[in-house]
Amino acid sequence: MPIDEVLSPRRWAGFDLSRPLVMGILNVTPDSFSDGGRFAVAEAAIAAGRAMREAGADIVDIGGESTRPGAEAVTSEEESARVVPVIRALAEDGIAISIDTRNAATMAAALDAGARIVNDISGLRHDPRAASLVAARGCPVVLMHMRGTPATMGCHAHYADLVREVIDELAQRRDAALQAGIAPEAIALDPGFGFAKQGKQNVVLFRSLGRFQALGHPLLVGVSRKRFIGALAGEADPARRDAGSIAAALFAANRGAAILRVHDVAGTAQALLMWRALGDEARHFE
Ligand code: HH2
Repeated sequence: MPIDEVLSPRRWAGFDLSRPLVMGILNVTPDSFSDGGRFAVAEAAIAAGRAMREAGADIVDIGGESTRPGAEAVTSEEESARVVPVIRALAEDGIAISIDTRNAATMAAALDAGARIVNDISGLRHDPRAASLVAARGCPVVLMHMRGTPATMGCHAHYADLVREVIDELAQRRDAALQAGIAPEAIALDPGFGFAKQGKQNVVLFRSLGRFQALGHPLLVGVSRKRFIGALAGEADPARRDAGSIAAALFAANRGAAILRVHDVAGTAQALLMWRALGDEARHFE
């Protein structure tokens, strides 16, 4: 394989990476939709997933457990019960689904229901059965950097050399995945913004995104509506942070991010179209 292809993979999960992919965030948790019971929540989530595809999402990332600090933990059974009907309906529509989970049993149920990609914020560290499951299924996987758990990560945000340590620890997660038999081309990596990183650390990491390219895997960047955007943009309400999130997404695209995990799919897709059109000398008005 030529060296530039190793450093900058051109395909992942069946997608052409010559432009950044938009991954829409779909949380199937009781608090993310009206409290009209499980069926109503699933129906609303399915409609939201279809709308994301219409709006330009390449992938819909489905999660059944909130990882916000203070959120209550759910069992893998409960998590699967929330996401499986939604995955089944959206996969039948031909939508590419990633399952956002740390639990191997949920990964298995989601893949059985038609999900194509595993997205694990623990980098396959949380559940000892997860890496062998992903290897056996041969599916693409996103390994995110975090220290501790969502409940304890705040205590672990101490670094002597932030960027170096995050890159090294991500490389360790990647190496563990390879050891478990996961193919190198299946792996995408994510610096894990907001996970065991506080305030300015996220900005330092963001400015250093280019250094993560050297790991040789597609990079996923998930900053949409996160607290550091609120701090920089002076917006306390997460639902009103989409403009700042789009600015950050374009910055990440400029730094080589391959996958952008976002809430505002339509806004991000339009911004990316504009960003590409302006950067492409071959395009012109008809
Ligand atoms: N962030 C959240 C969840 N999953 N996965 C990846 N790969 N990267 C991320 O940055 C990431 C992720 C944040 O989760 P939560 O706080 O529950 O909010 P939301 O899912 O609405 O973003």
